[in-house]
Amino acid sequence: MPKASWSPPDISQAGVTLETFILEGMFQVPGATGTFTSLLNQVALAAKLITGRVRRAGLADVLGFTGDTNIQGENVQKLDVIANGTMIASLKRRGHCAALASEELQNPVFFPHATGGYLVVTDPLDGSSNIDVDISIGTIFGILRYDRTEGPPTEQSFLRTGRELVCAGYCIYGSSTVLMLTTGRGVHGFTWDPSAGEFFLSHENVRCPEKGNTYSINEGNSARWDDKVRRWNAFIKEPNKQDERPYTHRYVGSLVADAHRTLLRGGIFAYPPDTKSPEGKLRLLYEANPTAFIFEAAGGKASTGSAPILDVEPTELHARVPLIVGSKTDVETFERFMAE
Ligand code: FBP
Repeated sequence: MPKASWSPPDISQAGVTLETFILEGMFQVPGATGTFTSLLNQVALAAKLITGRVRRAGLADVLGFTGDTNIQGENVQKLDVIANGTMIASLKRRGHCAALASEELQNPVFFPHATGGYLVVTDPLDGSSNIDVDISIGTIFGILRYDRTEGPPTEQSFLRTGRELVCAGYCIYGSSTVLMLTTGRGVHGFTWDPSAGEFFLSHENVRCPEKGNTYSINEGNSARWDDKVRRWNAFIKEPNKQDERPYTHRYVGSLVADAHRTLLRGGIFAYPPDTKSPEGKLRLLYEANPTAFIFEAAGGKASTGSAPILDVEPTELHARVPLIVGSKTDVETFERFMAE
């Protein structure tokens, strides 16, 4: 009798849901009470609801634009509005979130009846340009603590460096739905299983490789880059066997998707400043800080090109910043070119 070639997976690992993982204290937040656990479950609930809408988008007349323009000057997609509304509704419910700042809204949303001491920043649906063409998009979020003895939160309460985040994550709506989370120590991923209605642990203790061989940048902007960025770009494409160059180019155009690939496989994602976006295109509070918090927790690096993203002092709610994230070695190479 020939030996069976397939053996069943280790079932003992089954059943590590996000909730179990949190309740077993795997996400340590100093001084956290059950409130943080509950808040994280609400963020996960919002991701579950959004993934359901995204996956049926083509059938439910929620593709296309609303005809409005948001604070970023972008045409608003119907799914942007749905995702934004879903985040607000989910976070308002239990009163743990005192206020939410969203990429889609000019001003923060305050929850006056809240009792909890947390603030949430979010890009409810990142990668808007890819929504209608069924390419991976996602939700990005960060959680800050808020001291209620300071009185009700204001817009100023959000203008803090990324170092003050207590938790950050993103949920990618790609070939599968994966929620990546960190509280600063260890990055873990949970894959959505619609049949069980649960997020299950699928990526435990993710480490960003020290060096990669993929670079991700919108080459279409090259005419707008400064010479230093162009020199780096030429260097990364120069053949050098020892250094695994030329690097392979990958660019989805959704930060969540490009960052997720870079986090798992290594390499570098860069959205540097250019003549069209002299401050950079991506938003510090909703996109850069949560992404940087995740990469640093996974042993990667996140830079403006010359300084850590997490040390950047926000001057206003919708501040933009150059974002260079990825493997330590690759981001440091980029920084070396910028320092020339
Ligand atoms: P939003 O879709 O949330 O506005 O995010 C901006 C974004 O789509 C990022 O996801 C992505 O990295 C970048 O812009 C793509 O920009 P470009 O089209 O200029 O390459």
